[in-house]
Amino acid sequence: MNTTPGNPPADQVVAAPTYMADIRFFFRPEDIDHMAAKGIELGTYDGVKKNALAVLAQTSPPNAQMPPDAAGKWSTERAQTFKNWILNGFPLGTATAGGPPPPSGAAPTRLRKDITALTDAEFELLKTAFNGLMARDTDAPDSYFALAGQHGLPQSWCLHHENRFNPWHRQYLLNFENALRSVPGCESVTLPYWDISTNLPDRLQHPPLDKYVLPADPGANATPQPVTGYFPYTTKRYQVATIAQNVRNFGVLDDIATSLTQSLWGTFNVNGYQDFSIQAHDGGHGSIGPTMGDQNVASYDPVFWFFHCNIDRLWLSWQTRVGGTTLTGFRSTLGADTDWLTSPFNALPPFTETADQTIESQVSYDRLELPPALESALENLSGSIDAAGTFAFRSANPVSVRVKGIDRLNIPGSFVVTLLSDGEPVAQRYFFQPKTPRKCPTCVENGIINLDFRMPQDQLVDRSLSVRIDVPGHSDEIGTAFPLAQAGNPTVNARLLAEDA
Ligand SMILES: [Cu+2]
Repeated sequence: MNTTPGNPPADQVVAAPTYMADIRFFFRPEDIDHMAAKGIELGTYDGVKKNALAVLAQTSPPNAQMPPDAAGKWSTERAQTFKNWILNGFPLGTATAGGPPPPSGAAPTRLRKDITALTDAEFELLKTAFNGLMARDTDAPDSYFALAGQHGLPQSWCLHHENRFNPWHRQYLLNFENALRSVPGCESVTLPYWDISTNLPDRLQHPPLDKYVLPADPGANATPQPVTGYFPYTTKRYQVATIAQNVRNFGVLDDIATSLTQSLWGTFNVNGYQDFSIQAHDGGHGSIGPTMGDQNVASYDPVFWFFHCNIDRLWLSWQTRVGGTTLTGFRSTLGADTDWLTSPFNALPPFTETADQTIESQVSYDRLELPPALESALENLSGSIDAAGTFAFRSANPVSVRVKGIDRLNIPGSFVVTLLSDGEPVAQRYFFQPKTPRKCPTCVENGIINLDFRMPQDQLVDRSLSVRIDVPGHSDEIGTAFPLAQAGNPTVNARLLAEDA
């Protein structure tokens, strides 16, 4: 694999260019818009591959028609690099962080910090802001009760297990942060994050951040019908050590690490950032407590905001790592389907924004997670490898195991999927949903779901593998087996991950 960063200021011919490392940076936002108006897609891998020969003909010196402006003309070297890419069979490659920086107009003005790094004065102000929201009348649209009720009961607007999961929550956090800043004297407050790779901070274990006593019944005004069982209600968490153990058991840190090494956003047929990001998110919810594990009420626990702030930080980390902090850069990590970014039917209710407006982040963080190397395992957009390439299977690479086709609508609430090897549990993942998923429109739209595991080969080879699904029993403890036949008879698919040879 070549190591040339994308968009080299002085063009050099790249002998073995890839789409993710080189080619995608050749197309400026204005070029992509200009050609999109003519029905030609140059913002995605599929689009550039499909139009590659025409692009080469139109951009090659000395008689290049495109781009129309002199400043945008391709050099001879760049045209040669593009030609090499075609001749080599359009390799997808591994992302690099190249590309132009986000437009300066969108430069982040808010800095979010690790909650343990706040000064005492900053932390006092944060508590003042939370107390202020919690003291507001439950009918006020910017009260803690009303804001939490957008995610959980009664509004249940949150979007999970789909492309807009990260965008929706980014917008939600921003609105919540604006509400915190609307408390008199708190105009400078930003929402800090809890880095889940560390123990639950002491600062989240005292009022007003340790729990919330619901001042009204959140289910009373739920549509299409009221939901009972949540009043009176006080949010509840596990012990700190239990949370840390759960985080390990549910593979949360593994999934975060895997997510950050992905080059692609993910298309649900192949692994990508969002699949593992969503799994890590679900596992985090299930780790923290019975309240955080229940989609109906999770957002009422104050830890929700700090937990989700970290999810947003991880997303921005990944965006930065793959050159996806601009809309153009982000689109280039998608497959063919980019409609969900802008389509009016894909808005982020109840917000006026669409997903494309959340990509260029309005906030920055005091620390991003930027692992040095991206995974070199080959998984192209269609889940197969071009035969023109040379590849290898390495025994050190994990096996990708997917439990596929779980009908979650039949399962009453969040659940745990366990992979067993010779009868012993070797990995678990938690799936987060409301107790009555059939009443949740987003759940119904995405009723059939998959869970992904990355397993060392020696934990699987020459062993008998099986799968178990568990749901919470009486005391909210997960541990009641759920019949696979009632969960849509899921299948197990395992794949060796290939690498460039
Ligand atoms: Cu969440």
